[in-house]
Parts: sequence; structure tokens; C-alpha cells
Amino acid sequence: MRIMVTGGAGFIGSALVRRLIAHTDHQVLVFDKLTYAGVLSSLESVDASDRYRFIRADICDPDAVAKALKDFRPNVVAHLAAESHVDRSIDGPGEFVQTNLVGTFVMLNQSLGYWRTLQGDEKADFRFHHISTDEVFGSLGDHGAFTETTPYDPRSPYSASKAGSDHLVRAWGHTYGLPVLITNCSNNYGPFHFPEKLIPLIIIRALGGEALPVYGDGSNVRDWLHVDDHARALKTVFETGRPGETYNVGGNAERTNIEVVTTICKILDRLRPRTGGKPYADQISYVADRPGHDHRYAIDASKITADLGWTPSVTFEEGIEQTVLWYLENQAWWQDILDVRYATQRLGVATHG
Ligand code: NAD
Ligand code: TDX
Repeated sequence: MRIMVTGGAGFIGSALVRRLIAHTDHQVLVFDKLTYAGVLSSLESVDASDRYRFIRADICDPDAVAKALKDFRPNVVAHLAAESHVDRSIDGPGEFVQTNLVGTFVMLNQSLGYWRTLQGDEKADFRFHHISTDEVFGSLGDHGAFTETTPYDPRSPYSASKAGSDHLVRAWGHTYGLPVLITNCSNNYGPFHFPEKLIPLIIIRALGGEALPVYGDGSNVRDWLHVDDHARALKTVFETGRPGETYNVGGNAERTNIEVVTTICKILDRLRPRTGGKPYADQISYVADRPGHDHRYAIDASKITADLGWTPSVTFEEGIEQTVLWYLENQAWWQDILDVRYATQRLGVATHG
């Protein structure tokens, strides 16, 4: 198969591409603008493969998208390119509307034009797969979990733009017959995660002896999924999922933010004790909450398990240990980012009201 991966230089896209090159015979085209979040060194391990190609271009540019589709002739478009950080969407929502809504519209429209040129099995087997988030469902109280039929209730500029892009994808499926798939996934973590997100930010700031910012009282809950389990789920869905369907993907690993942060501190206490012997947890600092902070996300992933046989394989305890170790062993990857792109400062502090 030929798979076109938009956003393939990002955190999840690069994990998908590494998996496809390492474990399948598929051809892969990465289509990525290389925004601040696109990191080419995350794709170093696949660079030498003759099944891997890269195009630097913008999903909002219809001509560039059309040309890539015509030249590469994908069987699958795995659409991951997006602005992905909630805090940045609070500071600058315009980019989120542009990339996530307009960009997805351009991807859909150009994919439709390309799909209409296909015939026979090639046309029947084509898939447009939109990679989306559980944040479109809004915020949960202390009980229950999101299913594929939970009504949409997005609350941040980021999640609103992802909800809108999901609606566009379904509209192109219903109206024009484009064979679309959507996955809504919970919080990912693992290697090559950009340091603006909670887990890498805490590891890196802990190692630098800096304060570890916990928003609000640290009681917000996220459902953590290892990025390699997510990449495996994506491959399962675009290879075997039913067109028109939505699948929720989650890790069955709900943790409060303070639990996550103290777990990281304890692993670092063991693997890289502080000079002087004080615990890393001493660096924890409760800071002003994120405006509109969603209380809890939890995914019911029983549909993808029942229909397609996917289950998460990495427990949070194994995954977080492996992730901390990866950041300890790969300082060159994140130091480059800290030096020129983003130095772990607080984002998303616009006032509410
Ligand atoms: P990321 O921010 O790490 O990567 C995004 C990638 O998209 C980057 O390589 C960037 O250069 C590229 N990109 C951005 N704008 C572009 C444009 N206009 N044209 C072409 N490329 C562009 O994001 P991620 O965490 O890997 O997330 C990937 C997708 O998965 C997103 O759609 C996100 O909404 C979704 N998602 C993420 C999570 C998570 O926990 N990270 C969970 C659920 C869903
Ligand atoms: O410094 C921090 N301190 C803190 O307490 C940061 C950066 C975050 N937090 C909190 C906010 C959240 O409750 O930690 C939690 C996780 O925050 P993020 O890593 O920013 O992730 P989140 O907002 O939950 O969104 C992520 O999961 C869903 C991804 O960034 C999205 O792209 C995805 O759709």
C-alpha cells in the first residue's frame, strides 16, 4: 500500500511512519509543513529507506496537496497534520482555525478530486483517515467514559477546531461518498513528544532543576495511551476499519496530573538522583489554572477491540518508565528544540472573562 501521512514529522505522525517502515512493506509519503512542531530528526531512522519520501508543504495549499496526491497515488491518506497544543490555542486560535479547519477542508476536497480519478478496486479500497481527539466530547465528571456516540461538546479553541474538522470529514463521507474513517484518541505519551506537553515538559524541567508547573490543584484526569499503541491502532483502522465508522482509541490508564508528575519524579529519583539527594517532588509548584481547563477525559475503547481486535499493550507504569529513560538518553533531540524553538515557558495564560 501507499500511505500519505500529513503531519508525519510530528509526535504521533513520526511514530506511525517509523512503525510503517519498520513493520510493513508499505510505501510512505510524509507531507508536512514543518511548523515549530515538525521535527525532522524524529524521522532520522527511516531516512535511508527507499520506501520513504518527504515533501515540505502546507495542507492549506490546494495545488501542493493535489500534486502530491497525483504523483504518489496513495491508497490511504492518514491526516494527522494539525495545530495540537491546547495552551497555544488559547494564545492564538487563528492558526488552529486555519490549519485544523481550512487545512482539513483542503485535504478532503483534493482527496475527493483524486478519488474520483480512481477506478475499480483502487477506488473501492481508498481511505481518508482523520486522526482526531477525545477532547471533541468535552469534559467528564468523576464517572463514565466517552463512546463513539457521545455528543460533541468541545470547549477550547483547539477542541472546537478538531470537532469542526471531524464534522467536515463526515460530511464528505455522507455527501460525496468519500470512504472516510475517524479515530478519536486520548492523551498520547512516549518518545519524541514535543516539550510543550505535560510529560516531556516535566521530565525536562525536572532535570534542569526548575519548578514543575501543575495547573490548578492537579486533580484533572487524563487517560494516557502510549504513542506506539496508538500508531498500531491507526494502522489497524486504515487497513481493516469500515468506511464511515468512527473508532475511539484509549489506553485504560486514567491518572490525575499530580499522579503523573509524582510518578515521573520518583522514576527520576531512582534513575538520576539529584545532587544533594533531595527528591524531585520538591520542585513541584502549583500554578494558575488553564482557562476553561477540562476536568476529566476517559475513553471507552471497546468498539475498536470488538470490531478490529486492537487493545493497548503498554501499561502506564512500563510506558512512563521507558519514556523517562528515553528523555535521559536522547538529550540531543530535545536540547535542539529548547535552544531554537521552545524553552518550556508557560503558555496559554489568557484571562477568563
Ligand atoms: P504535533 O503537534 O506533534 O505534530 C503536528 C505536525 O503537523 C507537525 O509535524 C507539523 O509540522 C505538522 N503541521 C502543522 N500544520 C501543518 C500544515 N498546515 N501543513 C502541513 N503540516 C502541518 O501533533 P501530534 O501530537 O503528533 O498530533 C497529531 C494529530 O493527532 C493531531 O491531529 C492531533 O489533533 C491528534 N491527536 C493528538 C493527541 C496527543 O495526545 N498528542 C491525542 C489525540 C489526537
Ligand atoms: O505545564 C503543564 N502543567 C499542567 O498541569 C502542562 C503543559 C499541562 N498541564 C496539565 C493540563 C492537562 O490537564 O496536564 C494535562 C495534560 O496537558 P497537555 O499535555 O497540554 O495535554 P492536553 O491538554 O490534555 O491535550 C493533549 O491530549 C489530547 C494533546 O495536546 C492534544 O493534542 C490531544 O488532542
